[in-house]
Amino acid sequence: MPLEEEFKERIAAAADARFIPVSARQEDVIPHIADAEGVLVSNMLKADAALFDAAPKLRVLSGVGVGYDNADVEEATSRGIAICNTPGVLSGAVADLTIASIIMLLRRLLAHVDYVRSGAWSRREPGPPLSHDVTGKVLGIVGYGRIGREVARRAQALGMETVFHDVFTEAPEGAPLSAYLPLDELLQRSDVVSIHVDLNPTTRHMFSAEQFKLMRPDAYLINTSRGPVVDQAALTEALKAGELAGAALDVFEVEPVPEDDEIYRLPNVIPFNHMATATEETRKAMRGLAVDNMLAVLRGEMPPAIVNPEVLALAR
Ligand code: 8YV
Repeated sequence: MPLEEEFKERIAAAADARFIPVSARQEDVIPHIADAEGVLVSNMLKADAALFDAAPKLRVLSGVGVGYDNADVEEATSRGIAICNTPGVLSGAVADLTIASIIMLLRRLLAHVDYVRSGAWSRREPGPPLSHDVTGKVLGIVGYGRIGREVARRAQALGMETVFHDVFTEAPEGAPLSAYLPLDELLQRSDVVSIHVDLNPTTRHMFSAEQFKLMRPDAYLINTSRGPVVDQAALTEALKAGELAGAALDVFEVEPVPEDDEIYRLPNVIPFNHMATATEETRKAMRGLAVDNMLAVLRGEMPPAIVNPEVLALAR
């Protein structure tokens, strides 16, 4: 995660800063944080008691990313450590990949690219079967937060009907209007189901054999949230059995997805490498927000985004 010069300068002006190019693996990070009060790092770093033990002066762990399932927030809170994340600035990029996936799946775009690239078209061989229109299809959005709503906005512009499932049952004020459905009904009705929940104990394996059986055999699943929200072995079986037509997956239970895991080579799966936010603009906005968060906590101010604001009161 190379940090832009302008961000480095801002941090250096406010603190005694060190910029260390390490991976987000805990064993690579631990040797460098013994005297750190603030750490700015990818939200892929496992942030638990072992990490906090290695940084006894830590006041803020500022993650570049919206998900914070990497962090033991309870443990951090008990130690008065602020956990910050970067919501909002990446919603559009994730929604874009979701919409691209919907179009790729429904229009069989990969099959068409293969048809041309393999020379089959040049040889006048028969092309892929007809695909499906996007307009008029039902999109089931599971998790109607910031990202889910950006997806709805775009999908509605394409003429899709959007329905959602969440812990609340009415589209919040300002959100695109979508009908709430219980999960079972959403799965039965949707042509495409897209997952936008965060990973927590209630969403782990929220999608498993039972849910795939409810989906229609011509329906598609998209996951750009977190791999463990989906029982990947059950999804593999369901895809092979034709219980659903296909899937686009940006996230996996283990990342990088192990080479011997068959899921990413299934012909009806479009795999990505956890890259939904990987644009110049979005990554810069994420890093900028993470810098703002970290410096605000170090100054004793309320940061723009924080997971456990109660620690700030605790620290006072
Ligand atoms: C990645 C993400 O974490 O924001 C999130 O929660 O999953 C992604 O943006 C990315 O690798 C940022 O470090």
